[in-house]
Amino acid sequence: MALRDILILPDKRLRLVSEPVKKIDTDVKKLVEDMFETMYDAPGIGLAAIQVGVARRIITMDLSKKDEDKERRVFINPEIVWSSDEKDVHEEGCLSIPEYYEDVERPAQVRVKYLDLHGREHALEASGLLAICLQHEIDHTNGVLFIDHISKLKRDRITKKFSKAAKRAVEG
Ligand code: GNR
Ligand code: NI
Repeated sequence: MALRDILILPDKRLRLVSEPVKKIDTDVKKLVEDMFETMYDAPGIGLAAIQVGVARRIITMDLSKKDEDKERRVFINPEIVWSSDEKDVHEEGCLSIPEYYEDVERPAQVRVKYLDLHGREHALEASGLLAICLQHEIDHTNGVLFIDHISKLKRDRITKKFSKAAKRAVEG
């Protein structure tokens, strides 16, 4: 297992559309292990492969609370096949946009199809935090960030802030 670096806004790779996984081989399994280690270390409740620079449609997630047993979830080639008309607003954050939190409105329920690590197909109807996190992570596989769902004024402000910080880091 190894920690991988998390890409930070405005890294252009965060805008890539990730490729489907064709074969769940040892490279994919190693990547998933590294993603869990990186996600727990951050810490975060979800991670998409592109956040560690790998443009593959792979998501790791663990929504368990600190005092509960770990509940590792892996979603390969996840696809939203249905979204409710009913919407919910929830504050979101993103490991690729550190220390920025904003309310995001999304469908309250989604139905998702995906493969597990054995390549078996599953369908899942999600609500609450699971629905939010699935939508946030599936967005990542499509190059979409949660700031794309907030006002342009707020998005431009946070994008500028991170661009300036990146420039300062380069110039020293
Ligand atoms: O750790 C995370 N918390 C979170 C909180 C509300 C909505 C979405 C998330 S996902 C985020 C980790 C992350 O950036 N995943 O892509
Ligand atoms: Ni994120």
